[in-house]
Amino acid sequence: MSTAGPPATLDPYAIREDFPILSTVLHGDKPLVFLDNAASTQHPRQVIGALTEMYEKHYANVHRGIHWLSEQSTDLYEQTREKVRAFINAAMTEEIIFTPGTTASINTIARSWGDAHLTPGDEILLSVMEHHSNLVPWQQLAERQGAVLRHLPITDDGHLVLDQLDELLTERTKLVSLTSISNVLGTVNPIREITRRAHDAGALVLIDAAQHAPHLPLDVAELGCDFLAFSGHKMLGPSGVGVLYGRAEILDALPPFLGGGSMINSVQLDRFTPADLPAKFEAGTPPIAPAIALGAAIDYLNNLGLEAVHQHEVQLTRYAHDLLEGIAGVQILGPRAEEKAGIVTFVLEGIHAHDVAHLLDRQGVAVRAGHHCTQPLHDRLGVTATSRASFYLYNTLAEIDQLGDAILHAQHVFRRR
Ligand code: C6P
Repeated sequence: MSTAGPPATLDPYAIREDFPILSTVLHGDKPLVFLDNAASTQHPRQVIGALTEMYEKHYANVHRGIHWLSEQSTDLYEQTREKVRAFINAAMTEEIIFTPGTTASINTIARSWGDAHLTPGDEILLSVMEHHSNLVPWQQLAERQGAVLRHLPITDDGHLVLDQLDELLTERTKLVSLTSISNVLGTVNPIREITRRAHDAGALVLIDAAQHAPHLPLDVAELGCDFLAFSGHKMLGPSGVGVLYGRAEILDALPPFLGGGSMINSVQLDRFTPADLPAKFEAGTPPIAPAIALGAAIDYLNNLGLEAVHQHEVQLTRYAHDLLEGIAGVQILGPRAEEKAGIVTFVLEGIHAHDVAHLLDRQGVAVRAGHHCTQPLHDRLGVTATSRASFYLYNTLAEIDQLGDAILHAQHVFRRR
């Protein structure tokens, strides 16, 4: 993606015209204010259209038929792989594996790389702010292989404690697996520096980019990571498709994780030889139409420019911080607005997060409440549940005003009780 010149400013009102669901009115007269984008984003007509067109005109299984439709479907599927390659600046299309999502991508590496390479006492370095998808697969691996898990701590304001990185990176560290952007704190982690330091210590690096790919440009060549994972449904695409990027020379040497159709060169009754990349890691029928619609989502994001998307979210986040910090009884978790992506997680004094989400919903405002699949992070922060507003390219400053009004209303309802 070009970085020449300042990013264009987004017009969220024009963008909203592309998203039919955003004109929903709920509970009689409340316009939908959708602030649950870190969980899953909405879909523009262009993505819905690509999905429909695929099913109406081009659909057949891929890499199987010699017939006309299957060839069309295969071409579209493989063209999307190239779009994804360019989107993250990978060196080769073979390095792009379609998976069901971030969780599946991380599990693929835990199973394939982890089972093949880890021996008892080997170490994996994670952090306290990881999503369960970047904790549990490694816990399972540690149990299978006798590996040891270590965790980079965080500061009270939600930054990784980099001072402890060198101490935690030992000669036994085989992998560092980290989120690029926290799905709760919004912290943008210095993954480039961490990747460099991990490599210096002889470890491989996996980046969980589930909250990065939708919001900021990604360049795996510049970053130098070995593996990277993200999900289509958090970046305007359909659910059911995600991406695993891996450096070709590493993926080439790994055994396949799932076995079945497509991932083989030949099969006999008692053995098989695996296919080359990327087919080796795409066993069974892949998410064909969702992957192609993810391509349409990438086109949409490229047209706007991810730098412009980010700038828009920075503006929303700063505005939300100013507004919420002015409301007594609101505590925002994580770094200052300037240091994070478009995620504002907060606690309302005296009101449980589930009640907050319910009362906000009555005002039409959709936020997520709970532990957001980060229980260890919540333990570290000393809270069991939080409320999270997360923004995307179609959100407006006026919607943040509505969030502020809905919070005041929730406090008013609770005071009356
Ligand atoms: N976080 C959230 O509301 P899947 O479910 O596989 O598409 O993505 C998992 C995942 C992994 N890492 C991070 C940093 C994530 O944020 C997520 C998904 C959603 O925060 C759903 S729990």
